[in-house]
Amino acid sequence: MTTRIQVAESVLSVNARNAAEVRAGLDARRIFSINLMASPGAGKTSLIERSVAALKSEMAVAMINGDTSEAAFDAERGQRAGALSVHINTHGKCHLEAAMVRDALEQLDLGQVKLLIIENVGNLVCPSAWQLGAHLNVLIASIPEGDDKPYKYPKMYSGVDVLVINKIDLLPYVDFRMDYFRRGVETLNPGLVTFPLSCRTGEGLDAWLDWLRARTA
Ligand SMILES: Nc1nc2c(ncn2[C@@H]2O[C@H](COP(=O)(O)OP(=O)(O)O)[C@@H](O)[C@H]2O)c(=O)[nH]1
Ligand SMILES: [Mg+2]
Repeated sequence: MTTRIQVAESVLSVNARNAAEVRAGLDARRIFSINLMASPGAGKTSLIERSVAALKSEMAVAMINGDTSEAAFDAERGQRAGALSVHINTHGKCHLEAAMVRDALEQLDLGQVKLLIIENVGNLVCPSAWQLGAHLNVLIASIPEGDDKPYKYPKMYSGVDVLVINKIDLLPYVDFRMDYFRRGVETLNPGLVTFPLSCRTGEGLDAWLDWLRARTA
């Protein structure tokens, strides 16, 4: 038992060193980066598409997409929207690791890039334990997932720097108590910066885009 814990700690400390290396590389290039985490289907790629489409005339954006398989649909979606993109196959792993991000960055021409968005593997558990070297960790919650998720995934909700609440266009059709949801978030992560929005209708997107602009300025 003791041995197992020691091994787990050392794997995470290797990851922490790699994350520091990723961060140093991004800082040297003055690239602002976010690690986007969420359940499968919450709207990670949709938010990337929307953000890239809106910002590409102002800045070059790169995307790294982590998935558990060879399927590179999301990286292709990012590319079609106007981002430089790389797909990472985690070969079944439920999270990205800093070394994977470091290797993916080597495949990108980062010359003009000012913003890097990393789409993590869709999962509300594992990604929270693995720092990637990104400047901020951003969680997307979405209305159809239900209002109880902060209570069920406290580690994820307490560890992030920014929260996006996506699919607010579905509020009239889903039993989602916004007050209950927000109370759960506030208990775990007081004062968390939050952007309610809809990638479908565009409602609320401007506040998110202005926040990204301010961070990359
Ligand atoms: N109604 C609605 N659907 C959305 C919204 N954002 C994304 N979707 C849909 O949700 C599904 C999953 O989106 P995707 O971006 O692929 O999620 P990901 O798995 O987190 O990357 C797709 O069918 C999207 O069209 C939204 O704001 N409102
Ligand atoms: Mg996706």
